[in-house]
Amino acid sequence: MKHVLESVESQFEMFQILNEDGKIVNKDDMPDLSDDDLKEIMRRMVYTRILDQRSIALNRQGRLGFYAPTAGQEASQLGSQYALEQDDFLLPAYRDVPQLIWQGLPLYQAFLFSRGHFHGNQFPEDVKGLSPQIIIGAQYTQAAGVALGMKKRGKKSVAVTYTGDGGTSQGDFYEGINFAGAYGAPAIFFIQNNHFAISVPVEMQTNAKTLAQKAVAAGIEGIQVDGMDVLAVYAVTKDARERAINGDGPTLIETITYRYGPHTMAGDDPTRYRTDELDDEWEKKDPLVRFRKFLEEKKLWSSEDEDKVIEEAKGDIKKAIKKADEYPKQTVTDLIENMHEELPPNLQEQLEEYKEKESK
Ligand SMILES: Cc1ncc(C[n+]2csc(CCOP(=O)(O)OP(=O)(O)O)c2C)c(N)n1
Ligand SMILES: [Mg+2]
Repeated sequence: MKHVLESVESQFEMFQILNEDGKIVNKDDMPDLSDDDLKEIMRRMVYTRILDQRSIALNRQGRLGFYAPTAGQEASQLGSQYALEQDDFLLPAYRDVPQLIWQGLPLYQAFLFSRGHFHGNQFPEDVKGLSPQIIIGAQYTQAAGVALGMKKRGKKSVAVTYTGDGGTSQGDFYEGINFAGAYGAPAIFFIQNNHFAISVPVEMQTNAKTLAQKAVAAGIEGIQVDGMDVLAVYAVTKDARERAINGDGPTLIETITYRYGPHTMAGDDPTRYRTDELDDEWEKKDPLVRFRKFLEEKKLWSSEDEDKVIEEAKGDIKKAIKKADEYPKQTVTDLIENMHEELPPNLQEQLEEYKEKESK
């Protein structure tokens, strides 16, 4: 029995293309990306790091509401998103706002989402997806359903969902991957393993050596990838997407990553459960540092390029927060009207009451 488990576990080795020094260690699997693509990926990672820093500051000033920091996870989030097409359907978790933004969600709407404003959930027509899920794992079952719907309609697109290491302890996680496997649904399931579920280390969550191996029980493909290596994440996502649209079913992808900041901005203090040594160890693996080295070597990136993106991001953020500030405040009437297509009599009554109040 033990022998079976060991032989399964030993097959889940971490896939990597770019090592910590920015050197290619796996030439054969290097994805086919143009120089412009490579620069664009770097631009997005730098932009997103700035967005994270500014969002934290805005939250501290009381100008944003709910916010889950993203620094450290850029390669995992953006390498995967870069492999998607506009028609793919995103089912993100609360930390996955960057993927929505790069799929086309305007920044001011992301800020409104953070403030709990309903307009933050009204995605533009060409951004296919659901709002970030707060309930751990719930998006996995939804993704299986969305993917099955795509298959039945003969669409050449995929449903893409994200959860964390902690999310893989939930029943919904297993139900989602099992259902998608049973129906050969075109879904890509991401586990962003940042090693902690708030303060609980992954070793306390499971006896499994890897989270990717959970795919085996569902009879689907599973792979563990270096989540600090944007090229590796892009390559495995591209491959999973191709197999999904060719009818070869879903894939479970575990990205090995780290979040530098607190769990959310609602009072979590990571120094209570993480050591400085561990933080330092992961900062050495930083996705931006290694990709920058790789690009600089190829003469594709300079400090001027970097400064330009930083200025661009800061300018965009300033404009977007202003736009969010100017957007009409959410009213009780908005809330009631957004809840139902047809109102039950008691809410109809309340609606009239609030319309009257709010008109004064
Ligand atoms: C069903 C459910 N149980 C508990 C919570 C409270 N909760 C919020 S985040 C979180 C930890 C999730 O950790 P992980 O899946 O690793 O994601 P990460 O925050 O690290 O990205 C928990 C337990 C919740 N939101 N939903
Ligand atoms: Mg986690």
